Amino acid sequence: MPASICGTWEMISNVNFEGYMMALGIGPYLRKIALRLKLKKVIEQHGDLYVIKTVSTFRNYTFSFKLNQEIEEFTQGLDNRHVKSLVTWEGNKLVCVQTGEKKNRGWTHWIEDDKLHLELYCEGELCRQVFKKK
Ligand code: YOG
Repeated sequence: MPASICGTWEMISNVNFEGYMMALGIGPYLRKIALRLKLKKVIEQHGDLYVIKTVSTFRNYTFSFKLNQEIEEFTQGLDNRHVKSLVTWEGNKLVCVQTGEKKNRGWTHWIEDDKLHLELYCEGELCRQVFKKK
């Protein structure tokens, strides 16, 4: 059974967020704002429904999904694209593949040493974020 990713998590490191945002085509002004943010993740699970909220002082983003079911995701307030997203558990990793205009796009969450890890990737750029439990 995978360690629970539910709870409120605060970002403690953020590597190559800039490269990830560039791959998504985010402009320099928004990148500069986004780079300064201390992101939080608020993750809830209600039965087979998961909700991941990315929270900041600037903007919030909520993604709700059921495992193993491809759904339409609109990345509103991020890069504003429509993708088809499929989330599955692969071993101890929660893996999302985001199929759309951008190639090789998705993210992976897992727990390691009581920390929440996140890898965000797009077109060859990989951003690594780590969160500690609040
Ligand atoms: O999370 O896909 O946890 O959805 C990554 C931002 C900054 C806006 C956040 C707002 C990508 C300008 C979501 C930041 C950069 C920059 C706070 C990452 C795009 C625009 C919302 C993500 C998954 C996995 C769940």
